[in-house]
Amino acid sequence: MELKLYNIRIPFLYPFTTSFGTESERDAIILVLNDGDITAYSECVTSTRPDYSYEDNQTTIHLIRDVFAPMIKDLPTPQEFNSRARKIKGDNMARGSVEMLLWDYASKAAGKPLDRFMGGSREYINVGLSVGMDTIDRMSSRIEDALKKGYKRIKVKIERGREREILGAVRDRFPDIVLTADANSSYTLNDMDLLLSIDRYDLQYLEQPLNFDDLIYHSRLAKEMSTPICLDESITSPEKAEKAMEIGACSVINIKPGRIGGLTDSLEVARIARENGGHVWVGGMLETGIGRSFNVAMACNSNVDYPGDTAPNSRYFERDIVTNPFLMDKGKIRPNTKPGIGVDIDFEEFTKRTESAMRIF
Ligand code: OSB
Ligand code: MG
Repeated sequence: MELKLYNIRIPFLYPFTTSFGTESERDAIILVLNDGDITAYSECVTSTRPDYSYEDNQTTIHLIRDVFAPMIKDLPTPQEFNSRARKIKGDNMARGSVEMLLWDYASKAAGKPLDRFMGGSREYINVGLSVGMDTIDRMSSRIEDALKKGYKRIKVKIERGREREILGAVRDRFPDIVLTADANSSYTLNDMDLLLSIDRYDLQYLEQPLNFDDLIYHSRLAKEMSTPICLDESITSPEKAEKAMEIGACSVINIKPGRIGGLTDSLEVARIARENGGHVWVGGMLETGIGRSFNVAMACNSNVDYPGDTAPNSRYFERDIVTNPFLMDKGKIRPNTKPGIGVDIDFEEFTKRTESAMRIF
């Protein structure tokens, strides 16, 4: 049996700008587990720098090699792994990548596609697009192109000070589309006037306006704004989801299995949100075809009711590291039908894009 960790870099078709910075390539950590019969894969959602959360690729390498990999030598189920890993505080992204590796392994061993193995029932998922900040002209033409392709909602990135420029121009040009905005923690409660000005753009929700781990101030803001609040960064566990719903910090949750520490806890977060009358969708972290397939499988769960950021591979890369990318038809993607995550690796491209590789056991 062998566990290998690869660092893979693939350039994006175009740079992606959020309030915390611009990314022009996917700098991915990929795990490959081989036991002779089955090869399982996963991807960690961290990137080069700790600007979305406090984890990054270097902390991930340490945690996987020294902390989590030693827990999986006997190939536990994802649930067994979770109970062993509970002692470790935080580090959701590193933990989640190992947990998802075990989900791919377990569903391949069971001969079932991951979405079905997880109890999902959807035949297809509804897809939205996340549009990075850029000039208004470029953002508008991206949105126009996306609407032609059938995307079911448009999310624009905003930041403190650019909200009226971006949302005003997009709403003028596209008055009737389902529109959302993601601030990635760019505001504080001192910006209440700016935040209240966002109410006029008729957004389906405003994503993560305040600090990355905050619940209390979001709950205060949610009482002032008419726009529903969606939390992304702040929801890192089922316990956080319970607390957020209890105090009204949000009514929508963006589930990223990587951020929540894997699929078991993501299923739980989705259930909690829906039981409390909230809405749920599956986000993304600009993953390669490997990481993307876990998000698509999660989005097949019946508790997911809003379109996700689960765009087809072709939105990100000219050539991905898989040979069977997800294809979108009229804003819908069908999950893979082969066992596990169901992706076929493009070994030529995988090798070409590999910066480094390390054998962990
Ligand atoms: O906040 O949802 C986010 C990308 C990188 C980091 C954070 C976020 C995003 C996205 C893009 O919005 C979603 C995607 O298309 O994968
Ligand atoms: Mg977000």
